Parts: sequence; structure tokens; C-alpha cells
Amino acid sequence: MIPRPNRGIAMTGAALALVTIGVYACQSGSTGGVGAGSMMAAAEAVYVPPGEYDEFYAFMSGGFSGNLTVMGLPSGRLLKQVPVFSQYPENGWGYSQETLAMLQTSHGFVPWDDAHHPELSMTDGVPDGRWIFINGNNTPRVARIDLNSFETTEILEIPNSAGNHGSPFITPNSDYLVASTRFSVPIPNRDMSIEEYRGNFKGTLSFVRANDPGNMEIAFQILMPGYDYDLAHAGKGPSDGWMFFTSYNSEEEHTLLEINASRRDKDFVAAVDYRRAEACIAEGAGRTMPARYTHNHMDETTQSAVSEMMTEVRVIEPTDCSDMVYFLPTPKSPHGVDVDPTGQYIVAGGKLATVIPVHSFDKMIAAIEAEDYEEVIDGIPVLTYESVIAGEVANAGLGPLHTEFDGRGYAYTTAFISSEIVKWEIGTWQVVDRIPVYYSVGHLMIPGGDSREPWGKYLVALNKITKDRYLPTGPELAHSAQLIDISGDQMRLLLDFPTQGEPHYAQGIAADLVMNDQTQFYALEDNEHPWVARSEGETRIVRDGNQVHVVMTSIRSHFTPDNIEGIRVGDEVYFHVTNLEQDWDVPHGLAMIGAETSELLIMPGQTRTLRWVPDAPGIYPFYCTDFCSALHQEMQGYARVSPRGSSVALRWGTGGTWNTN
Ligand code: K7E
Ligand code: CUA
Repeated sequence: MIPRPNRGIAMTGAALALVTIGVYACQSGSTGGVGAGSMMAAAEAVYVPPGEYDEFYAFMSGGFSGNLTVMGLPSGRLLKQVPVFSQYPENGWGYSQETLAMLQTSHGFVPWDDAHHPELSMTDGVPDGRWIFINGNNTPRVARIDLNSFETTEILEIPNSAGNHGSPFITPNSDYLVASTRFSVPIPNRDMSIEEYRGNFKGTLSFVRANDPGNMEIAFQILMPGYDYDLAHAGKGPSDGWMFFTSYNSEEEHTLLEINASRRDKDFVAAVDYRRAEACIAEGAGRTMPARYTHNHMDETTQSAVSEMMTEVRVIEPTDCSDMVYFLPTPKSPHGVDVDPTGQYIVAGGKLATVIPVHSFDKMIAAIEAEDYEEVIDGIPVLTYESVIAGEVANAGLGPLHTEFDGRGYAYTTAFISSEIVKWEIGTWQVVDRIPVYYSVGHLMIPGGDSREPWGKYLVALNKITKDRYLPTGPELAHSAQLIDISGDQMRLLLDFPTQGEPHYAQGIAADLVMNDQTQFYALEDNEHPWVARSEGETRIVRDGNQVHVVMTSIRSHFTPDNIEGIRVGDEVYFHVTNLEQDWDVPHGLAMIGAETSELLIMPGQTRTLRWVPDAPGIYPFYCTDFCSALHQEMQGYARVSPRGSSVALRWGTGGTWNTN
């Protein structure tokens, strides 16, 4: 049983409600500062009736920023940017020596990606607050972010993939997340004419084991016809064990897709019975293919990333395993595919369709049993549309893309072209409400809105174009989110707020499921970094040829050592800084003049390393970048650099006492 957050309803004692709500009200938008919230409670407590107040984390993908953005709801305030696939100078992610390996790929160091879909881990079909995953679309990768530390702890590259868009949608107990290919290519990839696309270019649907931190691995890949696989969602309840993927370009075109891939009246939702795939593989179906892809993870004890090159992957084809994949015809160039909380209905957003088609899981199973097939493509039976469709939502707006659910029997679909959210009833397929959004909405998010138990109070519309909503900022205008109250019969716009990068999808979770289990600092005694100094007494400098390792500490408000001599031009200097603080929210920084990298931002108890190659003799100051105390400006030091071949001895100290080797 998942701990469900306290929604206030259970609190019958008025006194209890007042105390609790006082604290929560203050945290709206500043979640993460429990201490501050409690302190502010007395001053800012506002009475909110039990059951009326809810607070959420919203995790927005950063799109082309490659990051994940954390916001509070309903405040819409920015709490944090978590760097994932992109270097992030604010905290040294992808610059510090410890984090470089996280961005290693089979193509080398790739410091950027296009991240579209955050996906919370789930237990029993409900977000559980342990991790959030996100995809890298461009150089195909999936990442795990730990929600105790809000740090990326694992990145797995996906082989046999070109464009990891439909990812990382997760199964109800986080056993698998999936990665499907937006672009088909020859598999294995090889030199051939693009005109030979049809029949030679393939897509893959990867199933990645996700439930064991540090050990993400590809369980298997399903080799598919050369369509563009766009999005996915897992079944649940009756449809548990199935994964649904949209596809477009069933025309298998390779040029001018806007016309050529829009010709067919219907494309497909691919329904994959992944337990059937497991069974076939257990019986030896499929084959092991050579492949090169990286698995990177943060080693907790050394606090350093490790990158490992993987060499093979298990691939299975629908012809190897009957009853594993079916196609559900779906109008027209579908984008999102979303499964309702009961697990019975599979909703596809046909970008070019005039209706929203809703497939029935039970009807799909009956059609499979009756072998109600239109045709079979590469071993994949195509079920007849009439046999699987539960209903069509008419008058659903133009350009339907994505759907989420409120848990009270209603679905909400974004209409990109007509810029609106359309609310409709599951079962009657009738539109019951609609609200304009500003403008061109892509995804939408209801906290838990793709789970078995949505927190159906708020909806966030993620808009592509803002035009007149904010002060202009040159050629590029802010993307925007809009917060909509969906607790009543009619949707109500509450708030506009700008977002970072281009959020495609977002996920939300009740704050209680994340905020009560935060890493406050790293215990120094557990720090097994090879260059840790657990006290000032362990600081030292080690010369190894032209490599100079400065084993350094920081504590309010000095570095040890803060005076260093004996560095020479031609040296590579590594500042290994351990933050000795053992308290929450006391990072120290380190910046070095001329370093071709970013600052470090070192969390309490952590060790981070900055590389510096001085290019001329002289005196070089360094300083702490994070305003850590009243004497933060005093937190500085000097490194002396002597000419190449100089005989100036290595010595270091703080406070006038020099040490030597
Ligand atoms: Cu619709 Cu990449 Cu999920 Cu953008 S995708 S909107
Ligand atoms: Cu340490 Cu400022």
C-alpha cells in the first residue's frame, strides 16, 4: 500500500488542521524548506478548510534545455533546475570531474539533449516519489533522477535507436520503462541509400528494467516496421502487462513527411503484451545482437560517476513470438496515447483526426481471440477498427494531442490548433466543458493524471506560444504554463507562469510523498571519494608528474589550504574540494580564474573536483561562489604559478603555517 498524502479530508480536528495547513500554506512554492515553512507559519497562516488545500511538486521537462525543472503547485514558482543531459554551470554538472562520465555515450561526450517526458516511478499504478525518469530524444538516452537528492544518478543509452521520443513511460510497478524510436533507420545501422527506406529501415521498442537503481538495463528490444513510434503509456488494472505505443508514418516515407506521411486515413497504436515477450525470450526466442551503448551511474560511496560500455542487446521480432504485438488502426497520425485510470480505455490523440478515438481493452482482447484481423504486417496482426473502438469523441477541438484524467470519470484533451482544453466524459464520449488556453497547447498535466489514482484538483496546460501573456524578451518569448482548477464542473483559469526551456510533458505528485524524505547533507564518514579530506588535518597536495592534486576543504568561511605555491606552467591542477559542513543547505563553491570549466558547487559532505591548467606565471585568486556566511567575501585564496621548470617548492597552508611534502 502506498502512503497516500494527507489531503486534509482525514483531518477532523480543527486544531490539527490549522497547524498543518499553516505550515503547508507557507510552503506553497517554497517546498523543500520545511524549516523556513514552520518559522513562517505563525506570520502567514491562512485558514484553508480541510480538503480544500493541496500542494504538489510539478516536474517539467526542459525540452531543448536538456534539464528537468521543479516547480511548486499551485504557486507556479520555480524551485530548482535539475541538470540531466546538459552541462549546467550553476552547479558544475557535466563540468566537475566527478560528473563528466554521466554524459559519456557511444559517440563520446555528449553534453546536451532534448528531454521531453518526465515520468515518476510508480508502485501499484500510483506515483510513489522515489525517482523521476526522463528521456533524451536526440542521442537516445534515459535518465533516473533521485527525488531524495534531486540529482541525476543514472543514464542509460539506447542502442538500435534513432530518436528516443516515446520514452520513458513506466509500468505500474516500475518494472520497465520503455523507449521507442521516433526515426527509423537500418538496424544494424549501415551505409545505404535513403531511397531504400521501405522494408530496410526499422524501429525498435525497448523495455528497460528500471526498478533497481544503478542497474538499469535493456531487457529486450522489439524490432518493428519502419514507422515513427511517437508516444506510449502502460496498461493498468485489466490491461496491466500491456504497453501501448502510437505510430505515424505507416506510409514509410522518408521525405516531406508533412505531406507524404499524412496520406493514410489511419496509422496504428501498437499494443505490446510484454509478459508474452518475456515468456518467448525465456524459451530462447529472439537473438543477441552486438551493440555499443553506455550505462552511466553515480557511485554513492565514491560520489563519482562511472561509465561502462555495453556490448550486446537482446532483440526479438514479432515473427519470433506470436501474440506479442498487435496493431490497432487509429486515425490519423496519432501523437499521444493515454490510458484511463481504470485501465480499460486507450485514448489516442490523432493530430489530423476530427474525433478522438478511444479503444477498449476488453474489445481488443475479444478481437484478438476472434482473430478479427484486417491483415498481418511483418507478423503483427492488424485488428479491425470497428472491433476495438469503444467510442469517438466528436467536436473535440482541432489537433488533439494529449489526454489526462481526473479520477472522477472525466478526461481532458489538449487541442493544439484550436488552443483549448476539452473536457469529456468517459463512457458517453460527450464533451462537457472547454476552456481556451494561450496558446497552442501541447501536453497537459494533472498530478497523477496518467496513474490509477489522479489527484484531480489542478490541471497545468503547457503552451508553446505566449504572444501577449508576458513582457517581451527579444526574439524569443517565454513558453508558458497555465494552472486550471478542475475541481468543479467547469474549468477555471487560476494562474499563468513562464517555464524554462520548452516543457513538453510534466508530472505532478502530492508534496508529502517527496518532501518528507530529503537528503539534507552527505555524511562525511561515508564519503569514500579517492581524494576526500574528512578534516582539515587530511588536506595535502600531491604532485604526480605534471599533475598536481590539491586535496582541499571548505568550511564557513575559509579554504584549507588557501595559499598554494609550487605550481608551474605546464601543470594540470586538480582542486579536490570536500565541503566539511554537516548541516542542511550550506553548499560552498569554488571558482578559479581562467579555468576552462564552470565553478563547483559542493554540497555538505561532498567532494567535487575542478580542473585548472594555468597558462602563465603569476598569482591567481580563487574564491567561494555561494554566499555562505557573513564572511563569505573573505572566503578566498591564492595560488602561485611559477615558470615552466621552476624550482619553487610545493608548499601550502592556511593562517600562515606552511606545509610541505
Ligand atoms: Cu507532445 Cu515530445 Cu510529448 Cu512535445 S511531445 S507536445
Ligand atoms: Cu563558502 Cu561562500
